[in-house]
Amino acid sequence: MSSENITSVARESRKHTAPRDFQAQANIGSFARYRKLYAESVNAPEKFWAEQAAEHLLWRSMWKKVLQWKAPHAKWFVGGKLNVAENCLDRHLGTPRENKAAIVFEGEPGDQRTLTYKQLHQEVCRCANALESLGLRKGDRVAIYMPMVPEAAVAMLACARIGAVHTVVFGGFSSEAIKDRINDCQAKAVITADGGWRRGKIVELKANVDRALEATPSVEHVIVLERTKNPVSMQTGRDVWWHDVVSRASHRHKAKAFDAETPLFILYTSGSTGKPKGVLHTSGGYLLGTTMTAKYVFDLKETDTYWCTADVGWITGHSYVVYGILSNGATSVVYEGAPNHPEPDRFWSIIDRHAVTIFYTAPTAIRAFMRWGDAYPKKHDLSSLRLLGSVGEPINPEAWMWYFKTIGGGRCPIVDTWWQTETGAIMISPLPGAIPQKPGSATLPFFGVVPKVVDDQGKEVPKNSGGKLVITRPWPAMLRTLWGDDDRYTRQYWSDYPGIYFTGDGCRRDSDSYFWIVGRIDDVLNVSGHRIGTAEVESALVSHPSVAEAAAVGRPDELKGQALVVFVTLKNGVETSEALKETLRQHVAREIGALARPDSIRFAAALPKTRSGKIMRRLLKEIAAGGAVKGDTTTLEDFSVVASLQSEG
Ligand code: 7RM
Repeated sequence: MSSENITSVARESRKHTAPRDFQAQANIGSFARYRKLYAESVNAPEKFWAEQAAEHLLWRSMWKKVLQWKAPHAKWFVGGKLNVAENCLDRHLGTPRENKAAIVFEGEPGDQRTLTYKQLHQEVCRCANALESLGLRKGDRVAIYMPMVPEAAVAMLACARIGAVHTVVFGGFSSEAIKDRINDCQAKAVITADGGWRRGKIVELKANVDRALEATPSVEHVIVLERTKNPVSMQTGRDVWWHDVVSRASHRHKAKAFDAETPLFILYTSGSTGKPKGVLHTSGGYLLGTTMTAKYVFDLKETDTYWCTADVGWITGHSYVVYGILSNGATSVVYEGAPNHPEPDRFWSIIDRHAVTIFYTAPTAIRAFMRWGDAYPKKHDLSSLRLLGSVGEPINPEAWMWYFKTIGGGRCPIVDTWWQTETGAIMISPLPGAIPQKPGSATLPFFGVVPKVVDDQGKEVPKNSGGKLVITRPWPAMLRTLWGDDDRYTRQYWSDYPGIYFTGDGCRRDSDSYFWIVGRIDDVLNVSGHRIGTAEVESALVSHPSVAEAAAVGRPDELKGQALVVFVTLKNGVETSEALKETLRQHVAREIGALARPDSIRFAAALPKTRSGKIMRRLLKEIAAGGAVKGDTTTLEDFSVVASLQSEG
C-alpha cells in the first residue's frame, strides 16, 4: 500500500521524565549520555560494536571482522567464536551470581520452584547430554512445544549449548501448525510435555504432537516432560521421558565454541498470506543485541527481579525471558498460566509475593486489566515495582496512563519497546533514566539503530507526517534470512527500498523526532483519500469510558474507497445500544475529525487475536466485507471468536 500522506492525528503531548532517584541509579542516567553513546554508535559503528561485544559477551576466539555487509546479507563478528549457553550460564558460575535465582517459577496450580544459576546450568548440561546421546548434533533442528515451565528454557539453552537449532512452537498452536513448522525445517526431534496448565485445564501437548507426527517423517525422537501426570501414549523407539533421559544424564557438559554466525533458532511468524515465515537468528549478534537492550532498556541491576509475561513461543520470550536476561545474570520470573486464574488478580499477586521490580507485558493485557477493574491491583502491594514495559502493539495513551498510575503508582517509568521477531532485539524505546516518555510513543532508537520514516520513493517525510518505517543500516541482532526461502527474505524486507530494511509498519515522527508507530501498513485505512492508522481510531475509541477494546478495519465502499468499520468490546457492565453506537461515532469524530467517523460500529464479546495478543485485522476485514474467513488461521487464539462474529452477521 502507498504511504502518501498517512493522516496521523494522534497528538499526545504529555512528557514524563523519570524521578530523580531513578535517574541517579540508572545505567544510562541522562539524555546527554544517551546522545553521546548514540552518536558514537552511528558515527563509528564497527568500533562501537567491537567495544560492546568485548564488554558484554564471553568470546572463545575474537572476530576478524566486525561486519561483513553485502545487502541484504549481514555477517557479524566474522571468525569470532562463542557458546550462547556458556554466556547465559557458565560465565556466572564462580561469581556471586552462582547461587542467585536465575529462574523463579510459579505454575498455574500454585507450585513454585527456584533454579539458581548453578542449578539451571546443571539442568542444561543434563539436557545437552541427553540430546547428544540421542544423536543430535550441531545444525540439527529441534522443535520445542512446551508449557511455560523452566524446562522450556532448559531445552532452548541445551540446543544452543550443542549448536542445535531450536524452533519453539507456541503451546497454544494446533497439531496442524506443529506439523507445518516441523516439516518446513525438517526437525529431527521434538521436546514436549504431557500437558500444561491453562485456566485450570490441561492443554494436551503430547496428544497434539502425536497427531502432527503422523505426517512429519523427519522426526526421530520425542522427549516428554511429565508436568501434569495427564496420561499420554508413548511410542516405543521414538518417545522417551525427560525424567529417564535428561534427569539421569550427567550434569557436566563441556560447551564447544561455535562460530558467531551459527544458527541459534528459527522462529515462525505469520505472514499476511499462507505460509508462515521461518525467521532465522544466529548466535553472536543476536546475543549481543538482546544482552545490551536488556541491560539498558530494562535498566537491569544485580538486585532486580524481572518478569516478562510473554510465552517462550514468541520472540519476546526468546529475547527477554531467556537469552538477554540470563546473559545479564538477572533473575527471570516464569509463570505458566492465565492472568485471570484463579482470579483476575493473579499477576498482581505474583508481583506482590515475589517482589517483582521490573514488569514487561503487552497492551492487550493492560486493556484487559483495565476492563477487569482497579479493585484487583488495589488488593496487592505493588511497591516493589520500579520499571514497567510494554510490547506488541502501539499502547494507547489511555492504557499508558492507567498502567502508569494504577500499576506503577506514578513512580515507575514505562518503556514502550518497538521491535519485531525479525529485529531480534528492541529497536526503538525509551532508556528509562535518559529519555523522557510520551504516552503512546516508543520515543527514540537504541544504539546503532538508524530508523527513518519515508515515502514511497524512500524520501524522508517531513515532521508530523506519516510514512513507512525503515531501518537504514544492518544491526547485530537482525534476522539473517527466512529458513529455506532466501528469495522471500529479499522480497519481503529489502525490495521496497534496496539495501534498506522495510519493517511493514506505518509511523510518524513528532517535533522532538520521537517515533509514533501507527500499526502495520496493510492496516492503514484509506477513507475518502485520507489515510488513517488503525491505531489512532482505536485509541480514540478506547479513550471513551464505555469501551474496553476496539479494532478498526476498512470495508470496500464505492463512494469512499473504504468505509470505516469498527469492532468494539465494552467494559464490564456496559449495555450495548443504538444510542451508544451514535455516541461512539461522535466521540471519534470529536477526537480525530469527521473524516474518521466510523460508518459502522459492531459490538463484539471478544476480538480475534493471535496468541501474543495482536488483533487479527485481516480476519475482521473479511468479516466486515461480509465474506467467509479465508487464509491462515493457525495463529488465531480462539476460533470461536470468529465464528460468533460471523454468525452475528
Ligand atoms: C516484539 C513483537 C512485530 C509488530 C511490529 C509492530 C507491532 C510491536 C510495538 C508495536 C507499536 C510497539 N514482535 N509492535 N511492538 N507497535 N509499538 N511498542 O511484537 O514480530 O510479534 O510483532 O508488532 O507492528 O511490526 S512481532
